[in-house]
Amino acid sequence: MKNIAPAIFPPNGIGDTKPTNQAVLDWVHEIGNLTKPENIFWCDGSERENEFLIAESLKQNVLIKLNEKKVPRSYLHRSNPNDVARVEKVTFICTPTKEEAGPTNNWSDPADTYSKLYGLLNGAMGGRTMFVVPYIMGPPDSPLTKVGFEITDSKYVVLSMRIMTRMGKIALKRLGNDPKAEWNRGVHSLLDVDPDRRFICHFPQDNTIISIGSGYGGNVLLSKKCFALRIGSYLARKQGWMAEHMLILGVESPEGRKHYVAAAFPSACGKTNFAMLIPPAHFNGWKVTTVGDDIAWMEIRDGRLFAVNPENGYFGVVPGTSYKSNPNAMKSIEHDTLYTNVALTDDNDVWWEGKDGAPPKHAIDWRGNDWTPDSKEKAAHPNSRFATPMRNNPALDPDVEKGEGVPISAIIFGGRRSDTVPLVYEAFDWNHGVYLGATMASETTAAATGTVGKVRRDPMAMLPFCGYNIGDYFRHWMDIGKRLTNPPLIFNVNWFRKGENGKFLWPGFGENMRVLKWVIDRCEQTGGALKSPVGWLPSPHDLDLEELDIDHKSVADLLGIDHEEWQKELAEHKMFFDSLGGVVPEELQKQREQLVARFNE
Ligand code: GTP
Ligand code: SPV
Ligand code: MN
Repeated sequence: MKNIAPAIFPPNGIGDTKPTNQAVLDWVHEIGNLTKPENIFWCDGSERENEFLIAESLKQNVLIKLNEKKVPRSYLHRSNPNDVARVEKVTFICTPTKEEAGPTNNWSDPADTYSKLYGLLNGAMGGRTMFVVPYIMGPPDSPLTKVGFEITDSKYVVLSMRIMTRMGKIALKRLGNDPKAEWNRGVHSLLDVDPDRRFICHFPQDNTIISIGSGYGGNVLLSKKCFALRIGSYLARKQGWMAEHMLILGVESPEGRKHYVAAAFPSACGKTNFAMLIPPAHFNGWKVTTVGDDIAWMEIRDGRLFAVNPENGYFGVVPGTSYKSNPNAMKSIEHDTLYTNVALTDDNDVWWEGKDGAPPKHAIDWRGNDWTPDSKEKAAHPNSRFATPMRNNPALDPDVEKGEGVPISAIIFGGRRSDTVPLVYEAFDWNHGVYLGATMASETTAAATGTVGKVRRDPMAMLPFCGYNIGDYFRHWMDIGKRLTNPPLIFNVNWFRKGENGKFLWPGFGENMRVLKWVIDRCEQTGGALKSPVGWLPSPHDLDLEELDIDHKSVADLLGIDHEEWQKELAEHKMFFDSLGGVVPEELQKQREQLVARFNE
């Protein structure tokens, strides 16, 4: 096999922080015997280690140093052009039975899969360095926090994990020496980055992940989608908590009243942007702060849901990010940022479609080819990403490190829908809210390989991330609801409805504050609403649309329920539930019948 990741040789004092937990040592020994690396590098998360790894990555062209004046301490990485997004068709949940994985997951038998993957991993790290990356997910003193170890032969993965998680000694300390302690085992090898030998496999019953043949984001930063969501959701159900594909934001009124809101939007449907929202001038005195931009771990305390962000950084979509759309993201990525698959300008700055200002006259595109504004190809890949530490975010919530988490007042679901779905509406109660989540749909995006723009059902934005049977997942949501004496209100939003001219009807981004304000008003029981078949709908005067340049017709279209479109939508809900082959709980079937009945009233 071609060695695309030659070994590196650290000086004394770097790469030698061995854990003391025997279970970890045994596992590393086993994977070492299998993959036969040149040497083992034990990461401790220190500054010195980071500097060494960056220097070696520059030597091996894994990273390109960016202009120190324009983007200090920042680097560009280009992944293989065949390897630029999550690949759902080679993502597997390997539970003992197919039923446990359920109708929405690819399943394969654990024993067969281990044996196939171990075959591919045999000698896979020959001539390479095997990195052992200890990390924790969650604030250091949270009861929700969990330990993971990722073995990888990719320096890019190590450098990214250092941004995205709390990495190194902190995890060794948290784990301690109990050989029976719970921790996640992640094994990653680039192999030769061949799409035909690319597999992302999860063994929830063993708290184990094996990912091979990719070097890209969600496929290989095993802390994120693999552990925090797929394995996380499996553990959450067993242990009575929730692992969700949700941003968490704080919103504070001028009087100092603060609420926290969690929102589940599918990949590349606006979580990072919503989490970093800056209220428009009209909302003078209102403040929005970010707790998390992608994942929420939540548990019940005193009958309320409390959420933590298990991550330590943001792995965000770059194209479209500008000072106009998301100033907080722009400030976050001005320094100490690892870019993947954006364009490189002649003065070693980064560029992408949708960045402020004029495009450069010449650049090197994400593939490494010459690019000019006349080129047919995009300069940055549509799923190009930044990895940046959350401490870079000027709007970081002060309670982001709080171990007990933040109390959630509202949960918002939202997809990317050109038609049918109104700007915002509220569920009648928790179970109706679960129905909204269970039936949400969204047009597919570049975050995963495959067709872009096709409407598909994506329950709770978890379709690609639920690590067990989706029917049991729905049941878990309803069980959580039964345990909540003070449940969050549940809403559905759609920033992406289009008018007859094919343009978005809603300005979105900062202006989403107007919708958020109504959500908060409803939580405070001051907001007005009309009863509609789909839920509580704001009338135009219930939304604060002052100083917004939008015409009456657009507002009416945004808030409208088109009965013809909804007849089609209702049929699709039924088709979706039917396609799940009998796993949908009775209560959700009942919710569907009630929805149909409300339309016939
Ligand atoms: P993942 O990291 O893949 O989970 O994505 P995400 O949900 O965090 O999405 P993100 O905020 O990165 O937004 C993805 C795309 O949607 C970007 O191109 C944004 O510019 C666009 N977008 C975000 N919010 C809005 C909005 O309110 N209106 C419109 N029209 N586009 C938006
Ligand atoms: C997503 O696709 O939802 C992401 C990006 O957040 S990745 O980490 O690649 O999964
Ligand atoms: Mn995501």
